[in-house]
Amino acid sequence: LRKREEVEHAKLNVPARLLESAASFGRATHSFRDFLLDGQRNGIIAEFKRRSPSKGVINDQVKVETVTAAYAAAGASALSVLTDRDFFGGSPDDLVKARSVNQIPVLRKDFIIDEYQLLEAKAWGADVILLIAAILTPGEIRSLAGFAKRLGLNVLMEVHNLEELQRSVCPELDAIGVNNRNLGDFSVNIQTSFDLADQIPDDFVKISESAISDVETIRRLKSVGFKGFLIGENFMKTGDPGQAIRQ
Ligand code: IGP
Repeated sequence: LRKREEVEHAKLNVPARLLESAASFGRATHSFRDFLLDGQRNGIIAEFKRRSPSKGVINDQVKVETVTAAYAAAGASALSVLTDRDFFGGSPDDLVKARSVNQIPVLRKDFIIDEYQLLEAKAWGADVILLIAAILTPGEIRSLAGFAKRLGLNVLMEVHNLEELQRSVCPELDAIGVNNRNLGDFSVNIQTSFDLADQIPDDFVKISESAISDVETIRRLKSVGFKGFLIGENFMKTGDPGQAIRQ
């Protein structure tokens, strides 16, 4: 609900046609899919996250340009940048900055509920957007995904269980992410990814999200078909996230 108010407010402040006239609106986007399937990269979608509802402040001492450039230099397949302010301490400016210093796909990580946010994502320089099955109807997922595709953006849909996956899967998606974190109580269980791996149709790039903290877990997830590994806290909680991704 707070997000709805935020979006309506933004629409009044920055009309859609202004977003559409932004310089980056016309840029050719990077293919999230291609970067994840590129064997020269490590499959990691490295996240810039200052704080979270479950952990509070994770790291508010580092600069988004420095961290994301170091992630990319370490071989990350894509970047994820939180733009939600209220829960995650992010901002549009973080995404714009990450975009300006990197040549790999950038995911706008936010609670997307309206096409207007997809125009924002494009204008700010994102290549990929997140649609969370738990907060959208299947009809909303499909129409938002279609709109994103028409803007040249790739679409990652996030699910937490089989029911969400089955009711919301649609051809407009590029990638499907299994979030190992339960949105209700924030508990994490990597097993969620192993349970859903076989249920995700092979047309979609499979991604495991949250609570990934070691190479052995990545290896096991790869063995059941995952190509992408969304990691935030494990890097951000260290003094030097750009160095942490190399370990
Ligand atoms: C990263 P972690 O445990 O590595 O910091 O998790 C990412 O999966 C998590 O930030 C996330 C998220 C979300 C945040 C997954 N889905 C939706 C906000 C909204």
